[in-house]
Amino acid sequence: PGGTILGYPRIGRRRELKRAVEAFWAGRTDAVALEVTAGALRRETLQRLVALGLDPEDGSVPGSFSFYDQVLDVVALLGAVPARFRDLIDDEDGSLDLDGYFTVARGRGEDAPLEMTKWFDTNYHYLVPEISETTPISFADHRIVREFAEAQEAGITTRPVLVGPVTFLALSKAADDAGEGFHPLDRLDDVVAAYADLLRALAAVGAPWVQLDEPVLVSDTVDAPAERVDAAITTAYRALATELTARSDDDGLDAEAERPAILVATPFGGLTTGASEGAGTTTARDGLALLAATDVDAIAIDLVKGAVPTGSGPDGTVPGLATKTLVAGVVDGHNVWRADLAARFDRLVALRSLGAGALAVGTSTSLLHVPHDADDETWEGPAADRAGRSPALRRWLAFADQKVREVTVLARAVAEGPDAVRAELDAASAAVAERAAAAGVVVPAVRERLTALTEGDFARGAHDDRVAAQRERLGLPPLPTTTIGSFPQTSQIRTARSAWAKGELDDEAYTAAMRAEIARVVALQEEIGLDVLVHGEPERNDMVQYFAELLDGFATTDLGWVQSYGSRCVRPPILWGDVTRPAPMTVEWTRYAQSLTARPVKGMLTGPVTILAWSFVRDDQPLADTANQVALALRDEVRDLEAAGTAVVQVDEPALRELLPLRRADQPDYLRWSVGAFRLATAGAGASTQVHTHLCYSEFGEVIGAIDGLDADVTSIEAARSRMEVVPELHAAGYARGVGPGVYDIHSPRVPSVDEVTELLRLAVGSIDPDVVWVNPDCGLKTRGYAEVEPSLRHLVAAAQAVRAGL
Ligand code: THG
Ligand code: ZN
Repeated sequence: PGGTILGYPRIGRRRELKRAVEAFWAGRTDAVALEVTAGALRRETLQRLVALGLDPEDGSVPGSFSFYDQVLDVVALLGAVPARFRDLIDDEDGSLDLDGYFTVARGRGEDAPLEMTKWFDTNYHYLVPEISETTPISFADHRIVREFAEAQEAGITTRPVLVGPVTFLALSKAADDAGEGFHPLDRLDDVVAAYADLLRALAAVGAPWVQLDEPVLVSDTVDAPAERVDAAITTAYRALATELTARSDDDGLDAEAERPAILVATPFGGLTTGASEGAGTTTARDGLALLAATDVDAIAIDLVKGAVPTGSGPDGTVPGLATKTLVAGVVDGHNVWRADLAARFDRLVALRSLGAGALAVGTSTSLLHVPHDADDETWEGPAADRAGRSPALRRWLAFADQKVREVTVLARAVAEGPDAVRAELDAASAAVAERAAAAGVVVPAVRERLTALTEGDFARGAHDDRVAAQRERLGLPPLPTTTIGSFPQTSQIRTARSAWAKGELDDEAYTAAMRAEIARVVALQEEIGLDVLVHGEPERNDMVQYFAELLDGFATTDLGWVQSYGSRCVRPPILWGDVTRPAPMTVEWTRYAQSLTARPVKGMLTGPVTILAWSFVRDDQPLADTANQVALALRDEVRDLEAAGTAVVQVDEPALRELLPLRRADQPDYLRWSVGAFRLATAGAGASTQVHTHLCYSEFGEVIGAIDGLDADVTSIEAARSRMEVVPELHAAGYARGVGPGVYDIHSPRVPSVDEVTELLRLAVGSIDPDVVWVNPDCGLKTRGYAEVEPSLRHLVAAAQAVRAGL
């Protein structure tokens, strides 16, 4: 194919799939109705991709639909469900029906769902398969073949897309019933055999191409040694590409063919690394050389994150590539900026030296990570103005549909020469130039402030002095109790917020509604007996969007939904310009809450790294600079909170671990600037102001040093599910600041008993100095209901009192 994309959003332009799936879960529709809706959505999507210029006949159009998650789809394909869900599998053919599929994703009574975790360096979350020696693995589910045939009937020959066998197993975890030392990759032969059966079935229905995604090749952070992953790639693609008979070159059905042509895609980074030091090992990997040495037919590389590779053959060619198509991912699938097409064309030209048999144009990643269509949004008028959107900004952006066009323009440039698309190249260059020169993109005062920063701006006074000053000011008991920040968002709050946003509720009535809620939440916390209170954040829809709406340099969207996991979506703000804070953002709400109580109320801010991680960020300057701009705005907010009498400020960084680079070699630099940005945001606080932070994930290993580097006075972390494992780890790493290991798992509706919380707390104080321990839930309470939250917090306070008494 001349031009293709690695995948397309599946949630629907108006989140049709989300609505249909949630209606099915609620029992409002049945599986047949859901299949019909999904089928219509798939057909519309394919027709749109063809209308946007992808070839309907040669496999350029990806078949990348999923009801919930592409990793769960492979679990279903293989029938590889954990033992607790085995009853959901059909006895005859090993398949899962829709009900079963969603049950594995969402759990059932005591049967926990598959765990969820981040998909490479995106904000998408996949379900983690659980594999053991006895997990059933076969070509069980034929959905992907049916979807190919369904598209054929609609006149479009798709390229089925699925997670490749090695990435699937490398991202899996050993199931509870696995033996000592078992690794999911031990089942590689079984998985590859099932994929071989799938490829035969696809060949039989005439699929010209299949796409297998192997992003594991761009990451050093999966839970398997690089050598093992690389060896698995060679084994898998020998079996799939070499040992199965490929289609002959003619286009029609080929009775001899045992497989379609295979495209292996490697999104999210470069395939080639130099030698790098990390975790005691030195690695140099060359995934391109590895894949080129197999008999796959095409390789898609990410040329947005990755550099143009060099080969080890004559004149820098890549041995083996001459018989393959190189799909050059020059259009960014992971961000929303319109491409400088002329510059991307130059990159394509540079690739010719690699000696590929053919060159095709592609996206760097699936377009799953960007919204559907910039033209769905309004860019003019009062609502657009309020959200920071402008017609100029529209000209600088490309969402999924615009990116498909970019691919087709570049494909024509490759095929016919750049003059064939000169007008499009010039229009793109003009937009890029307009953006570079536009008001707000560079704000001299912001640049001057950044340039003037000195080391002192990143450092607070000695920790011991702060501890003494804060002890005196706050006068807290040992094992102080607090919550992470948000309280349940009731339907009244949501209704008031959305009525205000639509202009149906005036400012005064809105403020009164929020204040009433704050007063209720403060009174409840006092009554329960918590020591450090929060205002509950009723005014915030989302912890990033709230700040993006109040800072200059950001725009927010109404319809720019991106799937985060399952049916859940987010609307990442667009950080397009230099960041400034026109006015204080949180001070009035916090001041009001503090006026109601003698106990300290925490000021609640979202940290610079998390604001970046959950936004679409500008691509015209280093992330570190953007992070520091956001940090300076937050630093001013901290100052204003202090001036309003706030004694405790919490700056949350749940996404600190999320942005950790996939390549070990890139991690130290990231940790340096991300920790620096947090310190810049918080280091303006006086010694007697207690700075808290909150981190959301349980895998701290890789960032445990960075937690200390943040220099926060108190860090609260997820710990209940892992039974406080992180506390001795922190202790061993020399961490001596305040730590609040979550003693109440808010991810479940269960109310923990006083005894359970007491036991967790005893584990914590047994493995670190009790003087530094705080008592809090795992995470914010926004998604929970009061029915669970109230008793749980009472139990938490009772447990703290019990353990205090025994100190
Ligand atoms: N905010 C933002 N990004 C995030 C999170 C967040 N990314 C990571 C993590 N948290 C993802 N978790 C969620 C949890 C819930 C929802 C989305 C992502 C969710 N979304 C609503 C839905 O799809 O119905 C829509 C919310 C809205 O109206 O804005 O429930 O916390 N930025
Ligand atoms: Zn959290």
